[in-house]
Amino acid sequence: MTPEDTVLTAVEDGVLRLTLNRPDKLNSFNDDMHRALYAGFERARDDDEIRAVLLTGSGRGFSAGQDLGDRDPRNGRADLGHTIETFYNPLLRLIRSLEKPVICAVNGVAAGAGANIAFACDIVLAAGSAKFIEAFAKIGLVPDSGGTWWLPRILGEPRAKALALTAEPLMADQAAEWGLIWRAVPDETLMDEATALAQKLAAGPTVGLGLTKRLIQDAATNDLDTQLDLERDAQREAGNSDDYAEGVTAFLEKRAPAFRGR
Ligand code: LHQ
Repeated sequence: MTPEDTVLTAVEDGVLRLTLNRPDKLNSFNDDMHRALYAGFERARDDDEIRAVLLTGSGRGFSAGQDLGDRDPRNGRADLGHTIETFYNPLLRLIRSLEKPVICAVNGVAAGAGANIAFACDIVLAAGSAKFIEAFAKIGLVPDSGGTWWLPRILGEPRAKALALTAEPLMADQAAEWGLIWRAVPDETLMDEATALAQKLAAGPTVGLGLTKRLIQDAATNDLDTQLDLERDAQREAGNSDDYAEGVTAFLEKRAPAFRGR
């Protein structure tokens, strides 16, 4: 497998599909896959034709987090902070700062950083058989890839601590019930539903969607006054977009809008 093959990429109808592709290792991350995934999100950031991203995994898992064979302490102790700084943190920042919707289709087990990368995406659909595992405690590590940031925010401390301290699996329907993901769907319809959602968003008003994503994320650390000001500024920008003009015109003309993402 070449380094590029570790993430399959395809563009259709404005959607960049990124498929983690180390199925024999449950799509755990080696350095090649890190670089390929980061490059995929850079492409999404830089290419105006791409208006949504769909992230999924090949085979029976989504991702089992870090490839532990690549960080085997029997071969000498590596600086894991360096791994985080070099690979995981830049990826998380890129996903969160990308002003286009990122849909994640969790096709199977998502463990360790694999789970938290999924939670970083904007809309997460999971196969009913998928499970999420904050596996870090099993190997003496702490949750990374933003896990300690969003788990308590979304779930509250009691559930966040229980998941992180016990590393017990959380099934997809429970994750949906707790608000960690958008929906759990039947295994056999996951990819169709995720693709339809990604295509719908890719045909949407990209400027407004991107600003909406940013505002909602910023709200986590802002007070209301600050947020009201940010909404004003974002609405000014959205109101200057071609898609706003098209959206209102289409409404008044009683037809479907044809957004162009500008
Ligand atoms: C794997 C892995 C894996 C390699 C399954 N690596 N081969 C950041 C900074 C730096 C270093 C450390 O980490 C981090 C962030 C992290 O992500 S830490 C958390 C790392 N991940 C884990 O601890 C999860 C380890 N995997 C598991 O606990 C299980 O594989 C799960 C529960 C995910 C799935 O269990 P099963 O469905 O029973 O599958 P399996 O265990 O049989 O795995 C299938 C194959 O995949 C197997 O290989 P084999 O050659 O025996 O068929 C596993 O060795 C391989 N694999 N995870 N992380």
